[in-house]
Amino acid sequence: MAESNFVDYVKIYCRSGKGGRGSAHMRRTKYIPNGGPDGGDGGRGGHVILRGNRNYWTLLHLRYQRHVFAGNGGNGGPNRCFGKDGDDVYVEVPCGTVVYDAENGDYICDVTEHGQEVVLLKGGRGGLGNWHFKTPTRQAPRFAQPGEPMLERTVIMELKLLADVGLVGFPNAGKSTLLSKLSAAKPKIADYPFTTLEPNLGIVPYHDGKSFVMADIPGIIEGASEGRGLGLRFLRHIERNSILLFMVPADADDITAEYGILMNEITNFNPDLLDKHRVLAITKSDMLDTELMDEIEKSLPDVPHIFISSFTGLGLQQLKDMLWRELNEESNKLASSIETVVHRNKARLAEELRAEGEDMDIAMPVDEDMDDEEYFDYEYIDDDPTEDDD
Ligand SMILES: Nc1nc2c(ncn2[C@@H]2O[C@H](COP(=O)(O)OP(=O)(O)OP(=O)(O)O)[C@@H](O)[C@H]2O)c(=O)[nH]1
Ligand SMILES: [Mg+2]
Repeated sequence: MAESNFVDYVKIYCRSGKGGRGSAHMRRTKYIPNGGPDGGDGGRGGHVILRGNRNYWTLLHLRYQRHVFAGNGGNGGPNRCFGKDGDDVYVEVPCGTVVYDAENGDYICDVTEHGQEVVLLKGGRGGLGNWHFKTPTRQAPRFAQPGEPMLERTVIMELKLLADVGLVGFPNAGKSTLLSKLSAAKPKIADYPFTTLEPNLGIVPYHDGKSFVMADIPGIIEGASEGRGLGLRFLRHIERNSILLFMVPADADDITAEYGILMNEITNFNPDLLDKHRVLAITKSDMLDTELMDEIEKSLPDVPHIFISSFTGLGLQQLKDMLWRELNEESNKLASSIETVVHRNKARLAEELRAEGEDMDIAMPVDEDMDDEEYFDYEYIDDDPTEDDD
């Protein structure tokens, strides 16, 4: 989906700065023979730092900035002058970005909060100048430390929306309608499947200024985990939700079966999602009378459930209460476990990269400075030998 502005998957190449070299300078001043070593230390290379920024909602900006380079550290100079530290680069990412290694799919880090900073790649340390190495028996060390090399890494950034409640349902189940009812969000609503093509977020106000975030993702159909419909593209956005709100319309042929299919697709995508709290909402219940509801209720699967209608408002307040209760239970639970991100098995990484159009090689060759070698030559120049003798 290259044409969409909702970008939730990018591959970028990052490189930190290398450390500056220490200087091997010898002090040379008139009337001070054998001035001794006075080479300064090299500066540290720049870090590549990720910073959470709530003003970004997608990774779109990174699509146009595939290569991130931090500055190199400056070299040390004579007279114990330190080299300049390389410039750090900050990569702004939306809250909820998870970073993986593009080579092997290993999890690297996770940025969830506004202003949170994570050093993705450390800049190389600067080398020590030669005066650090002088000893009584070696008073003129004609060498200094080189700086540490730069680090490079190609990473995949994946945005997993940070919502409390994720809506899961077939197309046309009434997900967007519910979001538009409960929050100020204005998603597109229509009576054909796949109206929603990109996730929508809405803030649902609750009592006393409290609120929670709800994510409406495109509908899921049977086989979605194998790529049918809009496929698993958007399922990642419910990986971080504390609660999954399953939505099955009241006019479905078999509510339990539909719920089963949804569960099945989600399990195929990521079995860890089963650990999340689930609530089942029977939508469009304005089409049912109480008798019918009682009848349906008997056949429902064993999850907390509720009959709702976005048109008449039936059950919406109870639904909010229910979600709030579950959320708070869940957050109690989360407090004791640090791990809130669900990580997918990355065995299919290559396949996934191809599907997202992110499989091209974007690594950049390192162009070594030409003067590197000659800089290691000693800067010491012998003073006039006749002066040295007194
Ligand atoms: N009778 C009735 N119809 C509803 C209700 N909620 C939604 N609808 C109708 O159901 C249709 C689909 O609603 P959407 O909210 O677009 O459904 P969706 O789940 O977001 O669908 P996709 O975005 O395609 O996945 C629309 O024609 C809505 O008017 C409801 O509570 N009662
Ligand atoms: Mg929709």
